[in-house]
Amino acid sequence: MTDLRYAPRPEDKFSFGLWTVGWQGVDVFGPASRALLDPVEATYRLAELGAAAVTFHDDDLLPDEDEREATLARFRKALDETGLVVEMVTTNTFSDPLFKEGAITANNREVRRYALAKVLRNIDLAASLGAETFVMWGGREGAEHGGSKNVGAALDRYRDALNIVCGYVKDQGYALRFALEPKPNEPRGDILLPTIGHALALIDELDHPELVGLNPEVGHEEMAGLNFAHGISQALWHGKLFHIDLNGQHGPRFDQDLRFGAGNLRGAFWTVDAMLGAGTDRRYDGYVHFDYKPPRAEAVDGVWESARACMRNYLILRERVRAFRADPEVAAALEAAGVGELDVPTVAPGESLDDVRGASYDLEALRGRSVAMEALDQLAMEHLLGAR
Ligand SMILES: [Mn+2]
Repeated sequence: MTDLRYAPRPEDKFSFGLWTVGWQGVDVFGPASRALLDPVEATYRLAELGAAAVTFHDDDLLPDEDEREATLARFRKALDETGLVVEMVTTNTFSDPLFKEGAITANNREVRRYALAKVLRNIDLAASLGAETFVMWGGREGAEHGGSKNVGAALDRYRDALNIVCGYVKDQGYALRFALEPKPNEPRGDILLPTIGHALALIDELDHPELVGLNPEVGHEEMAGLNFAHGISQALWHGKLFHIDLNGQHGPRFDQDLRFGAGNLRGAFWTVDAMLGAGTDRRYDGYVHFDYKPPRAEAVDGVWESARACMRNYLILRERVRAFRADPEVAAALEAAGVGELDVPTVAPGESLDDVRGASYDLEALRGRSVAMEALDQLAMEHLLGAR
């Protein structure tokens, strides 16, 4: 019997990169383990599985200049026939060896100008397909050698490029926003804008900061040992969670790109909780986008099983998170842990610093107080494990 509880629906807004299911398994130690998957065929298959949207890099969909128009025509037909939309587009500025030392921050100016031209052309395509988000992942923007990159100059060029593309979409009247995707390393030894916080800081230096936000990816933050739920919560606080890349990762190691829910399962629970607002009205309402890789060991059946599982795991976790947030025992545990008290300003309007300095504090009572956080966390664990 089909389990309809976890069947994807259009309103779930699931979205997949065409490069995810299309990954042939090429890695550092071996060639492709799977046949090439036609991205247009993949679009039909993702629609059957319940996705609402697809995304792509220019080179995923249109690797061959001679077939560009014909492929685009087939792709538009697939969108029409399935009802899928293109919600995000991104540019490959990392595969071609000419980008080996960076794209928009390469030391070589010709490379930077070529990269900018490639991005601008892809922005036109994104707008023509109705995309709302344009992701920029600077995979090759970085270095392996200490003296080889003037980081300040690289950030100047990063800023310039973002100012140029923002000016371009404003001039063209495109309804596109940009989303920076942080990653600490891989493929470069060290990548610029390595974390959510680094990217947020750069956005503040732009001419049109309102047009630029973030596309954080679970694995990219967890590779650096960071807490993804905290990261996206801060992005939400800044109004900058424009898009999201869900996948799975087992702690600090190479970029695993596991299906969502695999790897750090507790992290996935809190990620979904943060996306749903974590009990507040500050929530993510964009596409639920998966950027993962079906493991190289899998044949094509495993590719589609992993895609299905990404959506299913999100829906299961969403159900668990909602049950956690709706549980009266959780409400009591939140109260016992004083979580709501953090909403109260430390110095209230009308109070002076003398009120703070002049107050008497029962230090022994404060030192010995209960924080009741293990009890709260255990309730979350039991909801996650299906024990409640
Ligand atoms: Mn990604």
